[in-house]
Amino acid sequence: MDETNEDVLRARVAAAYEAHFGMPPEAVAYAPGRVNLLGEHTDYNGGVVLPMPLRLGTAIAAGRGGPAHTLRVASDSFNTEDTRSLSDPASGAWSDYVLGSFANAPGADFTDSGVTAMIASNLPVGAGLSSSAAIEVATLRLADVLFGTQTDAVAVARLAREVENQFVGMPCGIMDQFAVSVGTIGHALYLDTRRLEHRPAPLPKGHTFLVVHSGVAHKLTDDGYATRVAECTAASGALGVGMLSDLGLEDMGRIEALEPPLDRRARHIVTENDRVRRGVEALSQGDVATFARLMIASHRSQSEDYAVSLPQIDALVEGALNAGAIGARLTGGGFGGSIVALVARDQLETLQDSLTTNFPTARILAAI
Ligand code: GAF
Repeated sequence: MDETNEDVLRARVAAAYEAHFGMPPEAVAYAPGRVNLLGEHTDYNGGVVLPMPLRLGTAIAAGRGGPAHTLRVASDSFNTEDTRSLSDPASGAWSDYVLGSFANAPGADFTDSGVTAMIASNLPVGAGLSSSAAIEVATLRLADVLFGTQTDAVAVARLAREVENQFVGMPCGIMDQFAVSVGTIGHALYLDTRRLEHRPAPLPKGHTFLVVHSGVAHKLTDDGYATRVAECTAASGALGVGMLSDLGLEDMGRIEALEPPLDRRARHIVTENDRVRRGVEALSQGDVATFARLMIASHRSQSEDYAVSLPQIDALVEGALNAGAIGARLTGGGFGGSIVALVARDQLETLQDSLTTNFPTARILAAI
């Protein structure tokens, strides 16, 4: 069997741990990143999403040691080390994701001894591919091994989201943590974020999803994301519903009557939910042309109604469509990050060549 990214990163992080701490780790765990195919910003509105795990990810190795109530964590990828007390608040550092996850892990016991940990990742940060969810889920999985607990995959996703919402202070939905914890490589994951009902969806035959980083890094803890969350809360309040996903296309008249920009924000959520439902149907029927059209419409809606795209991202989507992609859209939280393009396999090389030539800051990250 081929060596997977998971095998490679597990071996790398174990070796880095041993080199740094002078003994082999007691436990190693891994979690992948994700790319979202359709359904952006619907998750914190109780809507539906369609992400899939990537073959890029994050591994963490750890052992018990050091002073009680203390986490000493180093990164093989960033070449830094942090020592944190388990009761510390978030500091804005990358180690927050590890600390918050240990603090939220069922059964994690730091009373007699601290924990030393090492992280290794090949997920770019700020690319919209859930590098933080991968750290959280990998850490929660690791805590299970280290402290002998057994947390099921859905519970891990919920705990990881709590780390974001309550510790890091990022008001995200559950899509990323769920895709990373519950998704399986080689399938998309259709998820109803309110009921947490989910099922795998097949990928289109003879086609590839190409993930391309625009070169513009985003930071979702900056204001843009929280502003969108607040706008959705205001729109649902004005419309008298609990969440915008309580509304459907038949409510468009009421939505159009909202004050700008709330009308456009609500229109994106309602039409995006509809696109996800039609998209998962198209995938299960092998209707790749419909899926591609939905991706294009999703990008337009993110750009014009939800205002989370940037001129560089719009240009990259346009460039991909002009160079043979049949669908393309911004993926993830936006304000920078990556696009995902859908291309027939025999056009993949042409598309890659064109993007690398015409967009010098763009970086091809994955082809699935
Ligand atoms: C980020 C968030 F973390 C997700 O919860 C989701 O809202 C996404 O942006 C946009 O769809 O990745």
